[in-house]
Amino acid sequence: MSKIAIMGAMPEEVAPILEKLGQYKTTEYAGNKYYEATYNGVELVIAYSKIGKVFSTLTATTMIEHFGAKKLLFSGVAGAISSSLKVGDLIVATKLSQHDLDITAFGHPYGFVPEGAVYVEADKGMIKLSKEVASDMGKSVVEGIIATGDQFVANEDRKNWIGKEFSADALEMEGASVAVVCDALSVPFFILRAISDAADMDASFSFDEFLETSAVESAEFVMKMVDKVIAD
Ligand code: 3QA
Repeated sequence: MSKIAIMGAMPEEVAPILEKLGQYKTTEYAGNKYYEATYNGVELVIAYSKIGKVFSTLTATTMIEHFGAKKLLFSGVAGAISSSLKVGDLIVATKLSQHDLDITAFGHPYGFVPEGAVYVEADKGMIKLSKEVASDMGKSVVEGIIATGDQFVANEDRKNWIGKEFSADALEMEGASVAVVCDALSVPFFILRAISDAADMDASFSFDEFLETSAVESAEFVMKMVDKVIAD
C-alpha cells in the first residue's frame, strides 16, 4: 500500500488525527509542517495547510510531489447550505466547485475557466468505502456538492446564491482547490466535512463554538476511512 496524505486547513482539523497516531516525524517545508507516521504498516503524511485555496493548493501539491502521496483524504469543517444539514453532520463531497471563480463577463459560467471545469469529481471508490464506514460506525453521512471560495460566508444571500448556482449543499474554503490539484496529478481524493455553522449571520459565533467538536467528528470518520482504504 502506497503513501496516504491526510490534510486539513486549520490546526484544529488535524490535531485529533495526530493525537490518534501518537508518534510522528515533523518536517518543515515551504512554510508548513508535515507530519509523517507509519499507521497499520502504511506510510502517512499529515498537514494543515492554513486557510484558503492558495495555501491548500500548495499543501496538496507538496504532499503529492514532494512527499509522494498516492491518495489524499481531507478532513475538516464546513458551513451548511442545505437546511437539512445541522451542526456536527457529516458530508462527503461527490464533486466540488470554486464559487468565487468568475469570468462570466466573457459568457462563461461561474466556476469555469478555459481548459478547466465547473466541477471536479471525487474518487468514486472512496465514496463507496465511506458508506461502509458510516454503517460500521452507525453514523449517517450525506453525499453532496461542496462549493469552495476564499470567503468565510456569513451571509444568507451569498449562501443562497452559492447553493442555487452550484447546487451546493455545503461550503468551505479549500476543497475545490485540493480537488483541482489531485485531479491534475491523477491522485484519488476524498473530502469529508463536518458542519460547524450555517454560513448565515450567526456563522462566526457558531464556528467558534463548534470548530473543535465538529473537527473531531470529521477526523474520527476520516481515520476509519484510512483503515478501510488500507484494508481495501
Ligand atoms: C474558516 C475555516 C476555513 O478553513 C474554511 C473553516 C466552515 N464554515 C465556513 C463558512 N464559510 C466558509 N468556510 C467555512 N473552513 C476560517 S475563518 C476563521 C478563522 O479563525 C470551513 C468553513 N461559513 C481564526 C481565528 O481568528
